[in-house]
Amino acid sequence: MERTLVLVKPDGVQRGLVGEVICRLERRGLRLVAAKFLQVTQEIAETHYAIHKGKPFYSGLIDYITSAPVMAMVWEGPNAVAAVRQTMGATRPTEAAPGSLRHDFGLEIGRNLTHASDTVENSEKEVSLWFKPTEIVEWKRDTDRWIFEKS
Ligand code: DAT
Ligand code: MG
Repeated sequence: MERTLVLVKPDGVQRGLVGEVICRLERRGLRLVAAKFLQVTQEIAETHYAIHKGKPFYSGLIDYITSAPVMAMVWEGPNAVAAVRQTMGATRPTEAAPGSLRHDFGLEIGRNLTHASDTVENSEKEVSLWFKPTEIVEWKRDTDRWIFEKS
């Protein structure tokens, strides 16, 4: 079972799309195991986006993610990393598949609403950056066996 970090970034929060993001991930069948609403510190932002340091969009990205509160969550399920990336859509909203969140609600790469871990390895690092182990709730849903082939 994979876990993945999801952020509803400041534009998504300001536009009232937290519920829409949660709704789509729930509908997909993923299981929510952690959530918190927070103002992102400079330190978390810089660690989270360390891979982009030095790129031309880096300072704008840090300003954007720290500009207003975000909703941070961990979602779990088989192939959770790939499934959530697909639900979010491609980084550039004009290249995101119709029906994906970034397609349906976005226009610009610098206002693309959400973050989702891109690999299983990065998801583990990101989950531990954003959440303490005690903030993650291990639980089973009554519907798991109807959604997960091996639950
Ligand atoms: P993703 O968020 O799909 O994982 P990424 O990790 O490549 O994409 O980049 C992180 C964020 O940085 C992305 O959501 C938006 C911003 N970004 C990436 N490439 C950019 C570019 N060429 N111009 C402006 N912003 C960019
Ligand atoms: Mg990324």
